[in-house]
Amino acid sequence: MEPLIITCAMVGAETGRKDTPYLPITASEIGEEAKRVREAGASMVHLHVRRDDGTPTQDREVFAAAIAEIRKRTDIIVQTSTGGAVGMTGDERCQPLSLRPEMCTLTTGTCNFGGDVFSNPRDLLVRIAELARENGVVPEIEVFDAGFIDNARWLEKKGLISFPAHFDFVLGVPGALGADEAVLDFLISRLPPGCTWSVAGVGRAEFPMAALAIERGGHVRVGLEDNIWLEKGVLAKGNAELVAKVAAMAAGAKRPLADPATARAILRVKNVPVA
Ligand code: KMH
Ligand code: ZN
Repeated sequence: MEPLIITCAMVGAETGRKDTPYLPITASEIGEEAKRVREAGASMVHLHVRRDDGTPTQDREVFAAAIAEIRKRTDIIVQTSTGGAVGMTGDERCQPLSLRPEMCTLTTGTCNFGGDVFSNPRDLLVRIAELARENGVVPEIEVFDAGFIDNARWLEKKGLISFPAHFDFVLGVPGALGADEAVLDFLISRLPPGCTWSVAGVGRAEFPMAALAIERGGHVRVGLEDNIWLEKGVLAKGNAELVAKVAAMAAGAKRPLADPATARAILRVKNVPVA
């Protein structure tokens, strides 16, 4: 099996300090947290950013500041969100792409998201895919429901993304596809040949999904964006504890961890930062 890529979704757009006091918010907090999750075994961060008051934003300069703080401290891969927070416009969401990050997310469909709708009409998918391609940014295809894989195939047929690609199954969002073993196996069976995948289980599904991914040769996403609990009733005291728990699970299963250089090769990253 391939070495395990652990992605850490450190910030998110929905988790707040009211939910956990351990959420990194400012650029320097994000830089320090990236260093800690890298030391715990992560090779990529999935990045959202916030204004200093905690409000989610896709502002280019706020992203630039956070990425600079990460780069000062660690060689971890930076994957910027193009999802942002529900309700943001396409213009807002696309801003980090001009910074030429190594990777970005590309959610290939619309779904309920709790009481909201996470809106991803085809014209927006086309726009994000085109901007990613123009800037050399490798998209990670985010799948919140099964048809999103078919929409990714549609983008590939139009020549806007290329296969094999890396997919991330985000399972257990209230209102979208649930997190269980049969669902995961079905999604894996629907992937185009040669594609790699990770799974992000939301809430209590985080570690059970991680265990299945380690077993099946997939990759894992964890982080306070998806889950704030280390175990029932115990808040994680930061993202590194969540990453360390998955690293220990991988060690128990004798699955080595990918360092960022190995992960860049697996994920076919092009915009490698200069050291
Ligand atoms: N905040 C969610 C509505 C992404 O980062 O690309 C969307 C999200 C996906 O987090
Ligand atoms: Zn996200």
